[in-house]
Amino acid sequence: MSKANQTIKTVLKEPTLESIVDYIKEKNVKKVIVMSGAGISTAAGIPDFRSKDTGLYHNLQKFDLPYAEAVFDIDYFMEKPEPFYALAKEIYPGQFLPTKTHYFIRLLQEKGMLLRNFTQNIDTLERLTGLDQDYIIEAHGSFASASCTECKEKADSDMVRDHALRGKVPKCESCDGFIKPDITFFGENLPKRFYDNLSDFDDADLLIVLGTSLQVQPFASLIDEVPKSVPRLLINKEMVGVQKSKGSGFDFKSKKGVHKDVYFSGTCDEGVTKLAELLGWDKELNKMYEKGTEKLKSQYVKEETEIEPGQQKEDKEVDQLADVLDKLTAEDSSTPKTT
Ligand code: CNA
Repeated sequence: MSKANQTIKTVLKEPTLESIVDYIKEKNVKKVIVMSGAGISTAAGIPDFRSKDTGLYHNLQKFDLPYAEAVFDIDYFMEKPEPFYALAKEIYPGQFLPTKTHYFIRLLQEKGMLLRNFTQNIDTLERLTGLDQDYIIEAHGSFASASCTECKEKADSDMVRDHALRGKVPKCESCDGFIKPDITFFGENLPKRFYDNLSDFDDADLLIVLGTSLQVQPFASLIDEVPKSVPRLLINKEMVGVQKSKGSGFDFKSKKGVHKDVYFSGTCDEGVTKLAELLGWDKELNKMYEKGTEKLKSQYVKEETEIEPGQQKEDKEVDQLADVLDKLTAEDSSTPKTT
């Protein structure tokens, strides 16, 4: 039966976080799908795409692009990869720490309640919380690996990282083609792993959508893939994904007194903190966040080490970041790759 025609059997008492928590407890919720976007990482210092004044699209003038999205367009990259690498330098993993929201997702796993985290993010912050890789679907790929755009050969990660952190374009040793991190650009297919796990949505008993404008397809339409009886919670600074036609998009107005979709207006960290309080998990979440942050910080090089004569400050920072990333990758070497 098409999801648009299903009857809604389960409803919330009110369109509030409190009712979501009642639902979680009463229904013994165990299969939560979290869909996340760039808004969960802005508190870590990584700009999103579309936020007014602070988003990457607002700050791309310096890259002299024909249009903002060109920086992530595969045809444009094949002609001119420099703007992408100038941007990659600013958002490359190894410079940022997971937020409380990332740890909330990890806590869902600890509680045995997480079915999957479908993320659009390419920053790999989910991995850094210790969230099991099996639970993560990096729908738009990530910076974790890279390939040649011509011969498709996998590239050496250290070499790509060194180039990216210097804003330089890495080239393939075999064919001299441009190398690109395995992140999905506009005009490219999503990873197989994304499609292989879409059936999760049929099994979900709660959908939590965090920090996304729901502008990028096919990801955005996934909110309609859970059964009609399943409540959906959006935590975002702005209301997004609102119903345009019957059976597609959120219905926060609770027509006919049927409350199924809940909108929390605020930051993701505020939303998950409130949710954790209502669930009685706040102490656990804070502890997990503080311990995780402390551990990662101690791995990141904190002190400005002395710069040897003749060595550029930038080179020194790149070497420091490379050291940190090596340590993190070594710890994480048992986890499989997503794509
Ligand atoms: P987007 O289109 O920039 O939307 C972000 C949404 O989050 C907007 O609705 C914001 O209002 C909202 N938002 C921003 N900060 C917060 C906050 N602290 N709390 C709550 N809401 C907030 O980004 P999407 O993820 O929707 O777009 C998908 C693109 C973005 C994917 O292809 C990603 O690869 C790409 N992207 C990823 C990153 C990253 O990995 N961190 C950074 C920038 C862009």
